[in-house]
Amino acid sequence: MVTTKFLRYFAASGVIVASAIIPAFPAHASAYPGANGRIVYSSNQTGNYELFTASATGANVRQITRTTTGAEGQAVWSPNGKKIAFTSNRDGNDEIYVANANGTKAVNITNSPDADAQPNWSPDGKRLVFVSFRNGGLQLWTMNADGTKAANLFAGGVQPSFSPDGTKIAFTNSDPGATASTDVYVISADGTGLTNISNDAGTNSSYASFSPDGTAIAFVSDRSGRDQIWTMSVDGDRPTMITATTGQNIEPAWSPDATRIVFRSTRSGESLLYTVKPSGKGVVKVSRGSAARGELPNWQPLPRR
Ligand SMILES: [Ca+2]
Ligand SMILES: [Ca+2]
Repeated sequence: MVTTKFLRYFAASGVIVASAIIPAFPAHASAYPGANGRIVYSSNQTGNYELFTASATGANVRQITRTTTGAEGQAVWSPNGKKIAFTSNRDGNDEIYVANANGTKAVNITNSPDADAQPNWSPDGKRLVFVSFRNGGLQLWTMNADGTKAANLFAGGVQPSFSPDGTKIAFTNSDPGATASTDVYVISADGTGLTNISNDAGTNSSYASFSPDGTAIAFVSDRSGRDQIWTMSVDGDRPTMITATTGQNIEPAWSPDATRIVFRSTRSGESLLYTVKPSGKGVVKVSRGSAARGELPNWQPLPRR
């Protein structure tokens, strides 16, 4: 799987692709604030990347994939918490799969000879935004949740993430004014209205995750000198650093009830998962044992109780 390369390196930014065929994503009556379910993540603790789920405190770990010839990662919960989409190269090249929450009945929904990765669900659960090489470079695409009706969204970009109302997609792209750095951009789901919201030329921002109420974005920036978790409003105002440790703090994902953010940190020297309040207070270590090596966490939404 090209996970690491995909996450950190990509082609220069492109131009907006005409995308009149992409339907608008209807606003949905999502269960905000939802209840917090399990955390899914990837780990190579068995010697090969697999997906695991655990409670928010790291209890009851379950390994949900077992493919010694394929690497699994980039798992994201469907909006109703009943499915996961993830990336695996078990069929020969990077493809996107949709499976039950316990990992059973995984279906390859991309089946393309080019790399397909980094899926993220529309809030109505009907579409996925993802990254694909199928046009000869890394670009943003959308498709139905069964893989049909793939449509090119933007000629560039990685790490796409839908806003909770389905109208926008945040993603990482190179900054045209400083080609060695990355910024967080937002684009409308119809492909119009590209906006650089991190605007930190010369430093790198990435890994955007919308808060469940859609008012804030958690992201990673190295503008302090090393990778830390930051938050900002959806228009880029009020950037606030919420971690301040050695090592890297990366890959933030909001809890469905908006009270915490799960992320990966190398602060201990190991790559482990933690949660923190959006204020930066109340850090809780999720990974149990140094061999846990969690990566790319995502928090399961459950119907509000
Ligand atoms: Ca595997
Ligand atoms: Ca493929």
